[in-house]
This record gives sequence, structure tokens and C-alpha cells, in this order.
Amino acid sequence: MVPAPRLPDKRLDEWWVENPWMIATRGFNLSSYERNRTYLNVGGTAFHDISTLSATDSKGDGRSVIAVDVTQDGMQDLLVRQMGGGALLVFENRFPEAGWLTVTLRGDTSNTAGIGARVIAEVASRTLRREVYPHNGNNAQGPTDLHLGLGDARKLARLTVHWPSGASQTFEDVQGNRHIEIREGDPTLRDAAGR
Ligand SMILES: [Ca+2]
Repeated sequence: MVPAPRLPDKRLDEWWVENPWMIATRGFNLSSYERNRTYLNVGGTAFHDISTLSATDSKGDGRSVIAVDVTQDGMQDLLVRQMGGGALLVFENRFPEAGWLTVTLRGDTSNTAGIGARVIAEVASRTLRREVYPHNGNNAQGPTDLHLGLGDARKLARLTVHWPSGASQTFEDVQGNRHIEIREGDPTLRDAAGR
């Protein structure tokens, strides 16, 4: 708690609170009500601003966003952490259905979550590259599961895992639209537990 230096000048839109942790509860916002923006990657050639269309244009003080499949339907949803305007916003992905694959790695010689592993997926004419690196934000952390969008495809021609230990594994003709688990050194590709 600190004393207010003087009364706020409303004409200048000044404001403050004695305890900065109460900014949100007093209805203030550190980002001056700037709206969050969401851009849709269109085939790697352009970005479309879908902020209003998707209703993700919150004017809360957004601090971090995590893409994770909360509803477990193969479509990544968005979690947004804010300082004001609601501490946690969840945006369910309701885009048209498309092919997908979720991959969970279980290391043996490598670390248990496979953090640092590189996964290369060959899908139709595309090659997708992912790295297990759960990103961090304000009061948020992404999952260690990897998500692959397959578009119109329903299976992968080849899936290769390069583990941090230096070992590699390759799987052919991997069916999509499911959540799989790959264990280091185990040639069996299995459905993830509880899926
Ligand atoms: Ca979902």
C-alpha cells in the first residue's frame, strides 16, 4: 500500500490505486483497454485478422496465450490469461473439422517428457516439423503433447522422432485423427493412455 500522490486528474484520464494488486478489482486495466488480436495463418502465405469474428478480441489485460486441446476433440483451443477483464478466458475451437494427430512422447534414455525431441511428419506433399518445447507465459505453460494439423489428409506417410539422446525412430503409414504415444526405443506405436 502506498499513498496516492494526489487526486487523479480525470480530464487527463489519470487513475491509480493504492495497492497495484487491486487494479483489476477496481476496474482498471494496465494495457489501456487495447484489444487482443488473433491472426489466422492462411496456408503459410498470409494472415487474416479474425479477432472480431472469433470473439477473441478481449479488452482485458492479456498476458499469455496457450494453444491446447481442452475439449479433446483434436482441435486446439485457446487459453488466455489476463490481469483484468477475467483471469482466464477459454476459447473453444469451432473451425470446420480437419485431420489431426496428437503425439505424446515418453523418453527412456532421454528425459521422460521427451523435451527437446524433434518430430518430422510427412503428410501428403507437406513436411511438418515440431519440437517438444512447452512454452511458458504469465501464469501459464503449454503442454508437452505435440499437435499436428493434417488438413484434408487422414494419415501420415512417415513419422520420425529424433530423441535428445541421439536415437531416432521412424513409423510408416500412421493413421491420423487420434492421440498416440511413442516410447523411446519401443517400435510399437500405441494409443495414448485414457484416450
Ligand atoms: Ca478442442
